[in-house]
Order: sequence, then structure tokens, then C-alpha cells
Amino acid sequence: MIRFLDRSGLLSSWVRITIAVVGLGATFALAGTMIACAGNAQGDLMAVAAARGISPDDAVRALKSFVPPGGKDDYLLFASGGHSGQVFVVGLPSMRLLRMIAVFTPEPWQGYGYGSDWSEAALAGASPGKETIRWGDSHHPALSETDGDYDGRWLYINDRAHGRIAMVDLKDFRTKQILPVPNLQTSHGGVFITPDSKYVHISSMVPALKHWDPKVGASVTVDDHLNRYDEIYRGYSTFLKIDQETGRMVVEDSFQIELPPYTQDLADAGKGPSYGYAFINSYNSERATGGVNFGRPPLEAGASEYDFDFMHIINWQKAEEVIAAGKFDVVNGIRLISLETAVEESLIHLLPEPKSPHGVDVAPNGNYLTVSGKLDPHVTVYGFDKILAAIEAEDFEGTDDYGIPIIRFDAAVAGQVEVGAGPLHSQYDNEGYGYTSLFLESAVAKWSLGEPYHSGDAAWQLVDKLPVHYNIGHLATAHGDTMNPRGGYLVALNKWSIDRFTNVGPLLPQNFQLVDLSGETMDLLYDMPIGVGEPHYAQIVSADVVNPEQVYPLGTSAMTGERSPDAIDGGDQARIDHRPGVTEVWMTAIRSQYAPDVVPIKLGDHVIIHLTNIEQALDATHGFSIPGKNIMVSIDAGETITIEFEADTPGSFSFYCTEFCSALHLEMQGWLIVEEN
Ligand code: K7E
Ligand code: CUA
Repeated sequence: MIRFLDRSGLLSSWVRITIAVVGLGATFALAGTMIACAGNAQGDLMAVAAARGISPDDAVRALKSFVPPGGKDDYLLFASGGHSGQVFVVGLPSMRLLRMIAVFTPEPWQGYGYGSDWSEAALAGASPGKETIRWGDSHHPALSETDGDYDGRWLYINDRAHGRIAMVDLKDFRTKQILPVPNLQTSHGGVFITPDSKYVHISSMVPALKHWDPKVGASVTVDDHLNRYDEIYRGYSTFLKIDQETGRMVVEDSFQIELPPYTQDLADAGKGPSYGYAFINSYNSERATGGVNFGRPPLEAGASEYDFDFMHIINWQKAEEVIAAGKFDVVNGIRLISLETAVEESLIHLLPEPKSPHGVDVAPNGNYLTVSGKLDPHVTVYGFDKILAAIEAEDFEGTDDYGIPIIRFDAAVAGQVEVGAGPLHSQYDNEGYGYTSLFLESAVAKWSLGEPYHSGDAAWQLVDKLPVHYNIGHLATAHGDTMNPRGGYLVALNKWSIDRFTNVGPLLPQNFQLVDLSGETMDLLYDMPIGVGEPHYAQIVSADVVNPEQVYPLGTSAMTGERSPDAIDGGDQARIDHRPGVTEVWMTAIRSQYAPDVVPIKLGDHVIIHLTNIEQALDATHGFSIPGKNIMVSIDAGETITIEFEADTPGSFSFYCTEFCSALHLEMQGWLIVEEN
């Protein structure tokens, strides 16, 4: 209590000083409530600030983002880790890194990909028929939703490199499934979740060869690539059905729609009035093939010939009916609606969009769709009501080469705002403002939406701009992809951090910048370096929405979420079973011992160890590692894990607990004795 009084005294005196120095009206209100508190640490505060060269403005910013020791953050930011393949969880406003979640890349601390059955199962689905792929380029996280708002159940994220998608269970922050999406070779921005979490969507990035089509076949030549591109490549829009119990994606219940061989990019889900629709940007409608060495223009030139590219407007509810009517083929295990059927059934319309579009982001009310063309200084906002009316009236400007009707641009535009150079992605707040990242300008633009948010002269206006550092890609606002954005904070995800931090090598960290949205103008509060990967997109969810399990019920398999048949409840049930060619062990771990701790094994045996952490205390995680065997598992309290390996070398091998779990943690070890006969 005394400490608390000291703190508030300290705060009030500092605020008075702030007013004396800068005379800010906003700070005056704060001071008014606190000015009565007598401070006795004023001198200290002044001295600390002066000694550290911190300005009064920066001190106010520090207070806005400071979470005292032991305090909790208001929001969690889930950020992709780029080609680190992982996901980062950051607390807001403190900008502290709270967790890394292993997704596409093995990670020893979490025992992910080093022998545990659950992680091997997740990674095994990753690359059927190939040598296991051990990396990914995680790009676009999508938190599950209920009624158009984040519900804290699951997180999906794509691998831009391999056209895969992973599911992270937010009950235990673990990756439970990695799905190589049939027919895709790569995937970039096409990830979103429907407002009811019925489907998670993923589309192809570069079009993929139709190997399954006899007209294309298994092999391809350079001549095919250069001269039959239009015919042999296709894009894909994939609706993966989510099992509502487990969050897993069920391929048999999913479907795909074939798309023209443009390069499909960012995408978003319809919601509210646009529920049932998907919006997918694309570029390279020219279908440039590259091939400078074959006398073709470079891709960047070839893909910039036309004035417009195409947004795909997909009616997926109608596609469900087409599937129900049996108008599909099963191709590589997924139901596929051909491009011809999609055109016949009017499942797709195209909408011209400014050159080289990147982001498409649906506003909270589900009517506005904001698109940014990287080479156009405007954001273009379409009205879904206008799009529907144009489709209804067949207000088209012809079709593309595949027969898909192209909606007349002017019929669909609701507003345009000149925001600055290199607009990429947009997010929204709770007051009808859009925030757009400007890559070339290294800034965030704040602008107003039209009716019903703003009317007359107040609509479609650039209202503020904030420089960021530097080369911003995505940006995220609190619940910014939902129908219920919270405002308050924005995080700018910057690619370059040159001169922002102490130089730590030619490869510099990325820079997350926390921006305060509560005032008239945006205010930069904090720089957070990310030195472990390159985040692309992030979503910010209120911390109270995510409620992970405290401890697993004793004997739980993380793979199934149920009691493992190989769980045991105490060291007295521990046992070793020898049979021809196999040694099977049921083992427990508890502070600070394994039972059994000396395991005799016959040389050449296949060894199976079922290990139960019989603790029931939060954070009482144990490790189990066998040096030299590439085995390193992490077993949370209550969890049962199975490890298998071959005893192919005679000798004695010590195993040990890698988590410093108790005062006698170093004693938590044992021996595997591999006997020659
Ligand atoms: Cu703009 Cu991959 Cu979403 Cu990066 S993408 S920035
Ligand atoms: Cu268990 Cu250290």
C-alpha cells in the first residue's frame, strides 16, 4: 500500500512538471485528478529523467505503455514469424514477447519436432511422400471467430513457401495440424476465416500446374511454360471446413474453386451483408511468364502492362449448392469446381482494381472493401451494395479471357482517398476510420469511411498521417479484422529498423511500433525490436478472450486432448516391458525424478517410452532429452507423451530433464543401458 502511494505521488508530481514544461491540455486533465497527492519522489523522478535524457512527452508515452512488474497486458498480438516459420505472441501495451509458438519449424524448447508423438504428428502431415519439410514462411494469421468477433479458440496460419496451412490450438498454444493444401504449390495472402469459423480460406499464390489434367500431364517443358501458360496453369480458392470440436481442417468436407492463372494475393471474408462472399485480390492478370533469357520481359515489367488487375468476388454459399448438386471432380482428395462450372454457375465475378493491388480489407460493417494498389497513391473503397447491384443489373465491361464477367469499375466504387505513396494494407477502428500502411512513404495514413460512419465533407478524408520506421508492411488494430474493432492501439509492422536500435550486425531486427489511437492524432509510443524472424501480418485480440488450459488433466495426450491409453498415474505404476525386438517403458516424471530411472535395453531394440508428467501445478513442465539421439521433448504438467527410437549403439546413455524445475533439477536424470546381449 505504501508502495502504491509512493507510486501515485511520483506520478502526480511528474505530471505537474510535465505541464510546467509543455503545458499540454490533455495532461492537465490527468493532473487535475492527481494533483492533490503529495509526492515525495519528485526529485528522484526529475533526476532520473534528466540523467537519462528523457523528455516529458516521452515520459508520458512511457507511462501509457508501461505495465508494472507483475501486471498483465490488455491485449495479445499474434504475429507471424515469416521464414522463421513460427508465431510470436506479444502483450500490449507493454510490447513484451510472451511466447513463441513453434509451427512450421522444429523448436527444441517446446520439444517440437524432436521426438514427441504430438509434434511429429503435426509435422508429419506436412509433406506426404517427400522428405519432411522442416521450415515454412508463416505469413497471415487468422484467429477463429464467432458472430464476427475473435473467440480465442484457434489460430490458422499459412506457409507462403509450400502452400500449407497450420492450426494452433489456443487451449494449449500448440500446433496440432499442418495441412498441405491439395493442388496448391504456394500460398500468400489468401487466408481468412469466415465470421462463424465455418471455413478457413486459403488460395494459391503463383498458379500451379494442372498435372492432374491429361492435357498437361506429369512433365512440362520451357516451351510449355512460355507458350501454354494460360492453359496449363490455374489458381485455386480453397474453403477448408473446420471441425467445430477440434478446430482441425477436414479436407473431405472442404472444396476448391478453380481460378484463372493470375497471381492471387490478399483476401478477406465477407461479413454482415457480405456474408457468404470471399474477396481475393490478384496481380499479373497479364499472365507474364518471366524468361528474360528467352527474350521475354522480366516479370515485374510483364506484370505491369495493364492498367487494372482483378479482384475476385466469390459467392461461396452458392458454391456450396454447386457442390451439393454434385458438379465437381475430386482432384487429389479435394472436391474441385472447375473454372468452366464456376463461370456457368456465376460463382465468380471480377472487379477491376488499381495496378498491383496488395491488401483487400473488409470494413467492420461488411459493406466497404478497401483495396490498395501499390503503384497508386489512393485507397479505393468499393461498396458491397454497389457490387451486388451491378451484378444484378449485369453492369459489366465484358469478360476476361476465361469468360468471367468484369463488373464496371465506376459502378462499384464508393470512395477514393489519396493517402500517400505505396499503400499496402488497411485496418479499422471503432469510429469509422481506416488506417493504411504506406510502404514507400514509411507512414500510416488515417482516413474516414463514408456512410453510416461519416457523411458529407467528413467522409473519405485523409485526417492524419504518422511516420513509422521504416518500410511498413502490415499494420494491426485491436480486433481490427472483426465486426467489433476496439480502437485504442495500432501496431505498425516495419521491415527495416536501421538507426532505431543499437547495431547488432548487418542483419537487423524488424520493428514493431506501438501507436496510440486514443487522441486526436496518432502518437508513437514504443519501438519493439523483433530479432527472431520477419513478421508479416498480426492480429490483436483482447487478452480476456484467450483462456488457455492451466494444467492438463492427468494423463492427457496433447494430440487428442483426451487421456492417453498409455498414461499412468504414479511412479508405482511405472514398468518396463521386454519382448522380442522391443523395449517399451511406462515412465513418470515429477520433481525431481524419473521412474524408472535405469532402463535396460537390448541392442537393436525398437524403444518406446510413454512418459507422463504427473505434476498438477501450473508451469511444472519437465523435459526429457537423450543427447546424441536428437530427442528433446517437453512435457507439461499432466501430459503424456510417447517417444520412439532405435537402440542401435551399445553403451550407456544418460537422459536428463532440460527444464530447471526444482532445487534438485540437476539430479533429475537417469540412464539407458543398451546391452549387447
Ligand atoms: Cu504485405 Cu506477405 Cu501480407 Cu508481408 S504481405 S507485408
Ligand atoms: Cu524436471 Cu528439471
